[in-house]
Amino acid sequence: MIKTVPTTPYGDQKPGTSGLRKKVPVFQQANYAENFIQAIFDSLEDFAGKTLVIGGDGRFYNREVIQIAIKMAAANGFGRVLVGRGGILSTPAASNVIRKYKAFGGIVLSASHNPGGPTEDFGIKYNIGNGGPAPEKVTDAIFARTKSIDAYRIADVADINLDAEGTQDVAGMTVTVIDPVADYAELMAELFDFDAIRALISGGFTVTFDAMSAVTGPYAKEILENRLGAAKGSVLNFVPLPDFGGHHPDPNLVHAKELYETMMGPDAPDFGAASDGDGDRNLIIGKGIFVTPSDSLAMLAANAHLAPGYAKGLAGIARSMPTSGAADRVAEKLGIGLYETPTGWKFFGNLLDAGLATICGEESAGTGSNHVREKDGLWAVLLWLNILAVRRESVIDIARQHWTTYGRNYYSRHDYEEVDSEAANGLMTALRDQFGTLPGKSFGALTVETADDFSYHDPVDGSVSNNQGVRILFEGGSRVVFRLSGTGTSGATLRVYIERFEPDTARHDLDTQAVLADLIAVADEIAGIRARTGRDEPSVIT
Ligand code: VG1
Ligand code: CO
Repeated sequence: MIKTVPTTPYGDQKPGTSGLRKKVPVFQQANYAENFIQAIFDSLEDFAGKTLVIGGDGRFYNREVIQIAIKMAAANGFGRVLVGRGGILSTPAASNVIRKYKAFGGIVLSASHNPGGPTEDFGIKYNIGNGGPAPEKVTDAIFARTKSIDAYRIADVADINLDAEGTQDVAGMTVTVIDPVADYAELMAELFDFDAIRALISGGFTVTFDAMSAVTGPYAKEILENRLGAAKGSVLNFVPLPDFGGHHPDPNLVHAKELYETMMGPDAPDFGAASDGDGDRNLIIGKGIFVTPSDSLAMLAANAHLAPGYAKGLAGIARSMPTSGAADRVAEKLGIGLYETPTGWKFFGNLLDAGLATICGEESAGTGSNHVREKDGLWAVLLWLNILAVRRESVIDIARQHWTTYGRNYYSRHDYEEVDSEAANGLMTALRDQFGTLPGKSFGALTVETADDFSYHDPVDGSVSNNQGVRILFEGGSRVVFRLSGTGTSGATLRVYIERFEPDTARHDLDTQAVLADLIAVADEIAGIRARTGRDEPSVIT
């Protein structure tokens, strides 16, 4: 019943910021998914008889790869697989299931906020026993193995029924199909004061949540509408679709434009939010105010003690390097540690496991805590609601008070998508070549203080990650950061992160792009973005 199938390496299966991501037709090549899954198993040790969690964001090709992964897990000697009904598990829910059932690890099928469908994106990621994305030493080993793989093992059996909860046998291995929502909803009810949120909502507070036809729909319906009493219809686009209805399930101001317009309009509800394809990102918009992810991290950290799960306070805050320094000011005031990591959630795992950080965040709309080892979209929404239920103030008032206390970090990210890879690499090399000459150089009123490449020294395991983004710091604390995306599937994406700190409380309601205009111009002057990419403007501004 167990087959060993000869195969040859593809050579391009390098995991990026968040697992292996490619177009569906790439994954549909003979043995492509099998090679990568076998490379994962070949990079792990001592899992015989143990539990593997498998789930995905429901996108096109999800079910097919889930069947393959289950049969391969059986052939490779796992004792049990836990899989979400319908093959569904949001990324944070998968992390929770791994932790709760003490699984050996998990395979999460997702390309997150990237579009889905027969010619769109697919992804495979391996998570370790703490519930978090595999660290670099594991993903490096997986990549190395993909380059020498010559066979994979698979059980030659019929597909399992993914739609019936309960236990089935696959070549001697147990497969249990579980409710994808129940464990997660239970965890949220432990962390947050559901009674207080229910009271807020029954008092007339209105909420709208756009699940973007992606995986969070069933979670948001159950928690926001069924358990917290939000009006039926508060959760929009709640049926997960294999192609996300043809949209990008990316909760930003471009792809969640309708929600943004509703929230800025005359009939705006009190609170608006959205999540991405796999449920780990969040967009927070109060009536009349978009809260940037960097600010949301800082505001959540400053108020987290108002929720039962964080009543004892935070051990520390961690943020990715390109994320604004707003959270640093909160950490300083609270007298707790602030950790700056490279982009990607895998770098938070050690800090969370060691109890150094409680809350983590990235400027890319990811926020989370030590409750799981992934970022968590609905968690951020519920923490906001818990804070609003206790403070009984509007989002805009909370934001303004925050800026008055801490000052405001004006912040924006400009993405140049599907740029020619050579041009993008050339731009980064040319930037690095200027490290020696930039310090002291003035551009109008802006003088460069330092220019370098971010290196991370993990304080827990001592590992070092180099070349994590070019930072140009100006006198006075403004900065511009450049890096290339590690999640795209065609060409290169250049990300430019721009930040200016404004301590003057009278200047807290200015237009972000206008406040950053001189930095944006200098970024182009130093990096030659227009000249090198041939683009006059970014594809996406967040
Ligand atoms: C992007 C974001 C990063 C995030 C990653 C995965 O990576 O910038 O902050 O962790 O996506 O998010 P990159 O390399 O494209 O900049 V998700 O929601 O895919 O799991
Ligand atoms: Co995501």
